[in-house]
Amino acid sequence: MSAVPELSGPVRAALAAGRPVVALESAIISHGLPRPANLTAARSFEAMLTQAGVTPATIAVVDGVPKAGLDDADLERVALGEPVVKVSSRDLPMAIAGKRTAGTTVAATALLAAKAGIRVFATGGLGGVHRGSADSLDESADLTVLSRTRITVVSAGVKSILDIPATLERLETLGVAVAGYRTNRFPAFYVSDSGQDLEWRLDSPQEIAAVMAAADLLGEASALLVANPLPPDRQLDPALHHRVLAESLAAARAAGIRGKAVTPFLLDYMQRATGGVSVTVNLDIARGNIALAGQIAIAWAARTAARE
Ligand code: PSU
Ligand code: MN
Repeated sequence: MSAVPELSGPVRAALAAGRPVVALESAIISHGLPRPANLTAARSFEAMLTQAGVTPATIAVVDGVPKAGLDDADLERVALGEPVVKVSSRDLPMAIAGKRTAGTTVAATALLAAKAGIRVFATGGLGGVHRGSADSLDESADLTVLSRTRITVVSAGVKSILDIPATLERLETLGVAVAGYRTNRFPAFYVSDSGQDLEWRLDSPQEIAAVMAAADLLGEASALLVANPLPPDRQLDPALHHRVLAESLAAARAAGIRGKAVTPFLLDYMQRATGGVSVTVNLDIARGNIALAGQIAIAWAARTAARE
């Protein structure tokens, strides 16, 4: 096999020239959004970046080949193929050896993006510590991979289905830096404010790039998480959110859903229980994060060019 991941022509050229590149995860496409809107969404995510002068690098495994930068046929496989598995970092060797097609979680995407030399990554919401984790020990590998991966991740905090205070504690323990973008409050994905305070806030892509450069001076190989809330007027109505979330958690418990099926189950339940509104909000979140990630990648490329 060639280098892992295999780079598309545009991604290879952009990286070689020091032009801005943003990695995009694909589990949101394969398992986070309903078909066929997921394919339209995947294409629109890429188009947003291209229009901003940034090269998109959607990351996924196609027929056992881990790729950074998908062509349209690959995007379609990941969005509509049968079967498409959801892979975290630990699953990558299985998916590669088994010649599977897979959407990559934040953990698997961050790992592959860093290997490719991509520094900025946009997702919707990170995985984290699940509610009731004291019994289930369910904590996303997103957290541990970010503790050892040099990458800047833009997300709307972590998914509201999680135990958010516990997730913030784990991010602290794991040495993952967290900053609010133009806010001192940690967002909760569908809702703009989790009620949790953040110590650090950053107000521009240039400030974020400066923090990335400082982390490099220290030689730290951990991630920077930029928490980018949805504007309050675009969030899921908090009262509706809290009601539907409680229902979805109860439904998951009753159905005995476990392991990596939990997150897709809850997102799907939220979609049905909100008449699709949660999907619209999810798309808004992803687009907001992709736009900011593009600006950060531009600031980072400019900074790196100025140093050379
Ligand atoms: N954000 C979304 N939709 C998603 C996810 C995140 O808007 O589907 C996915 C991400 O890929 C994240 C994963 O890494 O859920 C977390 O899954 P788990 O809890 O099984 O680690
Ligand atoms: Mn889990």
